Amino acid sequence: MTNQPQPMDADWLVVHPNPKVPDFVLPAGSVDAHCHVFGPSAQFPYAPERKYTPGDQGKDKLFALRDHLGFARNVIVQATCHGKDNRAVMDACRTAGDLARGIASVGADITRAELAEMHEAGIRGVRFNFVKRLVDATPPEVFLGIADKIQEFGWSTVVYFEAADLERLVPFLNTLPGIIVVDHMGRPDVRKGVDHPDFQRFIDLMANNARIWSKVTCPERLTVAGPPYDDVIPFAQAIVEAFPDRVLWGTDWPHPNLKSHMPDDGALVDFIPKIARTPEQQRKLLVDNPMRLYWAQ
Ligand code: 0GY
Repeated sequence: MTNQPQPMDADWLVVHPNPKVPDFVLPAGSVDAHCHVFGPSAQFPYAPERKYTPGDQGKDKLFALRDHLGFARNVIVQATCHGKDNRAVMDACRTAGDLARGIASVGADITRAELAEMHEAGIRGVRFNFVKRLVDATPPEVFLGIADKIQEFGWSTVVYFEAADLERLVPFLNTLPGIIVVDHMGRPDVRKGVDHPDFQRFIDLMANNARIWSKVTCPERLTVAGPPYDDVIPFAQAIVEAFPDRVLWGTDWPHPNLKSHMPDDGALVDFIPKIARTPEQQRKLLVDNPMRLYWAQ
């Protein structure tokens, strides 16, 4: 296999065929708290409204990667290519049992019975996406209505936006009930540096609202320099050091919609000790925090 786009569909890169065994030995019970499943499309078709088409990467491959890298558990996040049809994530969660939890995407019309069925399958949160290249816009009121509905299940929200949108979104984020997990540190522009007002706005947001958590994920998306992603280290390190009890980490496998290069997932694991430098920070990031957030209900 190569990392080249496939001739039948130039929209996606092939996942790394043989990721290294990480040099960093993950703490026992570590959680890959941001990963996805794609299809397989014959069983779980991609959404007609999707903005990209991935190659199939189903639950069996995800669980094999989990074991290969040394993780114990997964939090499987609904990818936008599956729209609001959460069957692939629910199926993967049911297969994994206690070893996986899921994050769904739902619409304003979601019913209590549907949420209860999702909870039974292992869903523990919903994702609100503001990234324009991935989804059509949803009014914040719709997300607030959904956030209210999930409270009785003890779920949290995952919010995905880009740094340029944060200023506009601060009032919305502060209105959301429950715990709010921001994907990929709010996608800072790493060329601007940690002291830039854009990144400091994100740090202030977390400092001022103790319900806001961050995934310190996706150096491969945020980097300008490329592997080994040294330009992303100061951003993730700053968040881990300031908010060690409110950070999560994940591989983002199978790396949806990544256009530049496919990372080696083992090398991504080796990035962890660069951003969480003490065993205590590593245990919180990889075990204590995700278990408290997703396995307590
Ligand atoms: C990510 C990042 C992206 C895509 C998705 O659900 C998705 O399609 O999440 C992206 O394109 O930035 O979090 O995996």
